[in-house]
Amino acid sequence: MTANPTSSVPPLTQRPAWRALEAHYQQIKDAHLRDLFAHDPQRGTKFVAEGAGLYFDYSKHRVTDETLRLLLQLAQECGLRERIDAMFRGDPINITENRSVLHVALRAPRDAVIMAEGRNVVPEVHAVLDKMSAFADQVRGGAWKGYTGQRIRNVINIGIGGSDLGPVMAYEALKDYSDRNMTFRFVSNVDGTDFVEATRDLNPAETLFIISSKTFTTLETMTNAQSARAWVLNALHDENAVARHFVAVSTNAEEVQKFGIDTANMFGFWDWVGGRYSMDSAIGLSTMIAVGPENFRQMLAGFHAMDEHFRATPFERNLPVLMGLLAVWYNNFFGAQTVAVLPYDHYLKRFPAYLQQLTMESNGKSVTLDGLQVNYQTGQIFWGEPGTNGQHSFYQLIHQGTKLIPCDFIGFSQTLNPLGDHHDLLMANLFAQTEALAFGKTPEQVKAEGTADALVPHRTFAGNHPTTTILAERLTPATLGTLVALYEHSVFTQGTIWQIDSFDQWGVELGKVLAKRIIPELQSKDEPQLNHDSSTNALIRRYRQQRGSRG
Ligand code: G6Q
Repeated sequence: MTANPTSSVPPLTQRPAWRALEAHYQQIKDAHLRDLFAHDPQRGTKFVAEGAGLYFDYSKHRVTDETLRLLLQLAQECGLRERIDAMFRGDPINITENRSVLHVALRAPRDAVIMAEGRNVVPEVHAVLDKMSAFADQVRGGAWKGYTGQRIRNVINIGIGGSDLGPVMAYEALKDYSDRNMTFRFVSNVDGTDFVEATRDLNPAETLFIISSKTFTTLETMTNAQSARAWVLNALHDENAVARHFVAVSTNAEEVQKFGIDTANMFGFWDWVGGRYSMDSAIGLSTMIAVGPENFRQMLAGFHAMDEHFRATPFERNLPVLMGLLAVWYNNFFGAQTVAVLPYDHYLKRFPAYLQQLTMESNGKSVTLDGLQVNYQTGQIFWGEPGTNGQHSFYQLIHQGTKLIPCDFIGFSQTLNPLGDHHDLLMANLFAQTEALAFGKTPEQVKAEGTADALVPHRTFAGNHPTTTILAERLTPATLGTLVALYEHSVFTQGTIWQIDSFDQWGVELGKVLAKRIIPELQSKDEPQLNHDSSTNALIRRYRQQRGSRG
């Protein structure tokens, strides 16, 4: 394992800034946003930062100048500057896998120089982008034909986790920019329902499968890929059809070839791209086919703008740094367990699901880079739904429940679908929610409205619920890239403070291994010898009994 650059510093909770934050928390924990705003009329424009086209309002957070000063000091004591530089330099900061972490290279301009393992990786990145562009143009323009000579009208991405969530999210987010004459679907779950429902109304002769798998060994993806192969061959009756209806995105040329995919139609990426950081690599091929190479490049430019902002902007004005530090503030000092992400744009409906993987797989760790058990909280639970739907469901708990839930509100000044006054109504709701959450409604205000005494407690809103508002002009491919990079770098900031490896995911391994052992126990003809715990044994027996024979 590579030497850990942070091993010489004291444990997190013994750092001066951490201790000072603990003391500061005791002073500020009961301060109400009502008073913070009343004492500083400039607050709403002071605690604001802008970068890469995003307006980031963090004034409705339970922070003061002193809180920010201490959080920024904590960032410094945790070596955030050095860690950012190390990431951009291509140091192997994913220490448990001894890998560089260079998703920033995926969106670097053609003339940039970013080194990994002694060579500039940018030309390779652009070579793959060029190859993707040529292929996407062929498919979009109808030059790439299916085996029977028919035009490709349907594209199905088969992948899971990092090879699925980004492509699905980006396709939904950028639907307005997509080719509406084509159908795009995404199959991830090993549950056959996913595949059957995605293909039931499609013609195999017009369908292209993109098998997206870094390793090309993932059980779910390979099972779905085999079913796709059978589905195509069942209709087209010739093995040669595979090469026209399947392309691969992978790092594993050998397995791709074994599957029958021509490696000329394989789009590569590299070990230094983590799955959940890969939507802007070749894993985004479905996105590129949907929206076209130019829009894809715009998206990359948006990512890059945020990368540069993160790398070069002083921390006190640096959006991902501020976002990450605020997350630490609530997670570690207020004891908040979750973060709600509330996009006020229907196209971003899969954004919270995408962020769940990005944030929770990255920072759901409980040992430090040195392998020591942490004695503080790490990654929060991310969740959310698009506004205004959430308002009619779970917002009740955020407003009047007993949990503290910091929220990210994301909105756009212009809509992609002008329709009457819908957009003003949507945005009025966004602004109203952050106002209501911050300021609430006092019992006096409720009483003054003539509410019966018995109902006053029920109709009172305590307020003081922290929110960030992220406002951009319009949802474009570039804005999407910028937003994703904002969260990526916020996750990195948090992981740096918590001294964890945000880029590995050992926690997903155990279940996979155990499933491999159980598969033959479910499928064997003879009653298997079961050596699990009594619960698992009984469940397997019951399943075998109820499932009957496969026929
Ligand atoms: C992401 C994870 C994980 C991965 C999937 C798919 O960071 O590594 O979600 O993306 O397990 O892996 P393959 O692309 O290798 O099929």
